Amino acid sequence: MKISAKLLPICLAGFFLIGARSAGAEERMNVLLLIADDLNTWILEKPERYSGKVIAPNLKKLSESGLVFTHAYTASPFCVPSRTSMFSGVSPHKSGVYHNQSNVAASAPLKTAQSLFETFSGAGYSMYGYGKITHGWRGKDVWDDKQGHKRDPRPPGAPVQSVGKGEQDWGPIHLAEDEMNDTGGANRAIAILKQEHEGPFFLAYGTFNPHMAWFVPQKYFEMFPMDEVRTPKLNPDDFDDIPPLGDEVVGGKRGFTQAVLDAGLHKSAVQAYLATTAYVDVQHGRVLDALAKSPYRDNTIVIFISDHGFHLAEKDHWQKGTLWEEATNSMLMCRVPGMTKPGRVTERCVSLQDLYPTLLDLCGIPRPAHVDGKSLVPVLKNPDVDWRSTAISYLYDQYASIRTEQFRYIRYKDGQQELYDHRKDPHEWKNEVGNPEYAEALEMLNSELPAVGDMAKQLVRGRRQ
Ligand SMILES: [Ca+2]
Ligand SMILES: [Ca+2]
Repeated sequence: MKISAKLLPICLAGFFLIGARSAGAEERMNVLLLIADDLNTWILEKPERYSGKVIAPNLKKLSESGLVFTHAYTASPFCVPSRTSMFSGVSPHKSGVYHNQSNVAASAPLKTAQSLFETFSGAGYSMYGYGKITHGWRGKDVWDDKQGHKRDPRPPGAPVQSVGKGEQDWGPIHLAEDEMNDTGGANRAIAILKQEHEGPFFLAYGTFNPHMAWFVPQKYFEMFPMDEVRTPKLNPDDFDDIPPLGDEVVGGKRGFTQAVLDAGLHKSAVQAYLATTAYVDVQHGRVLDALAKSPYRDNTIVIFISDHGFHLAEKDHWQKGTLWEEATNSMLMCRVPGMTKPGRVTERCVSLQDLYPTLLDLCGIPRPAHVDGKSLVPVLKNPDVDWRSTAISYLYDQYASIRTEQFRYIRYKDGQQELYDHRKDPHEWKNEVGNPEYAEALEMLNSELPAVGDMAKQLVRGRRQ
């Protein structure tokens, strides 16, 4: 194409506008948001977290095409508070939603909050959502097409495991892979990517897996021969220096953890988690392949997240709902055409709370006043940029934790605290509270958290999960 000298300045102006991602609605990028439920960060292959083999080639391929956050943290380590804060823009310390039993309808800030999806819809995006996306609070229904998640049926005769009870179970599923609900969700997402779209679209796809129960086809179990499966490191003396409220957080899950260990099923459980992760990788990979083959490949932002991490017996705990590394460290990968560079990694400590303002920033959509979090665009542009940690996580009764590149600090109530130095203690085994060497760090970290008096009370405290 030949461009006349007269038109050249206009074309260049257009080019720079697109480059700066502040273009008008007609030039806005699409968004593909991929979510895995309860997926910890073992696939990042940090040896201190998990030293065995994890199979996730599709997510690895995504990571190699964009930016991986090794230090992304959930705003609260359960489905309901994590997803509610992420998609409402309201931090748990303002909504009072700190656990799964929260009555979200009773939260005043959530009554008026505009969801991420409503904001994109209002900006002219077509909205499509399949599988597990919101949980608890939903906001207004703005979806052009949507299908929520359903759990797959349990295999006949379940529980499969001797320790199995309800969702705390695992084994090969009796369904064919294409009969599984997460496969169906991916099919719907793929269909959207095959359509012709006139304006920008926002497509969200969330797998329910690897949430328990871990029932996936036998072939995924076979990908992890038992003699190759490793189990995470455990420390029997770990609780010697954990304050009573930290101990209480583990509470009811300790019995199940002990039962798994006593029955000699730790390795089997880890195998099942890995198998389910491999299935999840295949489903997200199918959607990513469909994007790669579509006309939207080069004008679609891709975000992959998990809603929080997961314990598999570390710190005597099973599942989620603690303020330690295992439950708070979450997946975040971003590929932003024209902005991120392939194969980059950042260690900056960020929060999933930052996702909402980031996506608005990337798409040139004005930010509603109620939206908490900080745009990650500076990190997307420069993974080594100076960045003050936004990685604050909340739980239960105004408990809060901050992760910095060096520290994990947890503040419960009544002066109960934990402090870990990740430079020498990546497992968070030695509580440094009381060590005078860390007195200054302790004070600094505490001042980064909202004062207890400024935090909303938890809405309803019911049964802990
Ligand atoms: Ca979850
Ligand atoms: Ca300890």
